[in-house]
Amino acid sequence: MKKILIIVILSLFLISACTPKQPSAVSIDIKKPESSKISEPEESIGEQKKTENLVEITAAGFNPNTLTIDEGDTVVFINKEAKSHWPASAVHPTHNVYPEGGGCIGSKFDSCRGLRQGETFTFRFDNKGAWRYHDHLNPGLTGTIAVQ
Ligand SMILES: [Cu+2]
Repeated sequence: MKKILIIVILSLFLISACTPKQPSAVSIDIKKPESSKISEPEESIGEQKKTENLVEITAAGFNPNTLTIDEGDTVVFINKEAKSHWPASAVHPTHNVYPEGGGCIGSKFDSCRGLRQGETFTFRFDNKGAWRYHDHLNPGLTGTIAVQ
């Protein structure tokens, strides 16, 4: 009787050991989420989750020109025309109004290079305020991200 019980327990153990684990959805992305990132056109869309906070850049400027988001939200800036555009924090040329260092000029809110057509710059706003920005390649184009 005891032997049978042991066999049953052993076979249960073996079955569970052979059962495939949950699909590796758990191993999503180990690296720390970045608060800013530039994506090539090829990789920017695909299977990423849809972003609600999108600012399109065209010859006419930033659209929407003022975007209101919540603290901690991410905004994707996408260049929709052939000419390059470089979104960056006010004020040109120091880019130091946004209160988070670490970027290339004066703050982290800076794509740090011109975005080619279809390229995106993604930035997470962790500071409340009305953050003005511009196109560093054409400083007359300006916009505002209002973080509440
Ligand atoms: Cu600038």
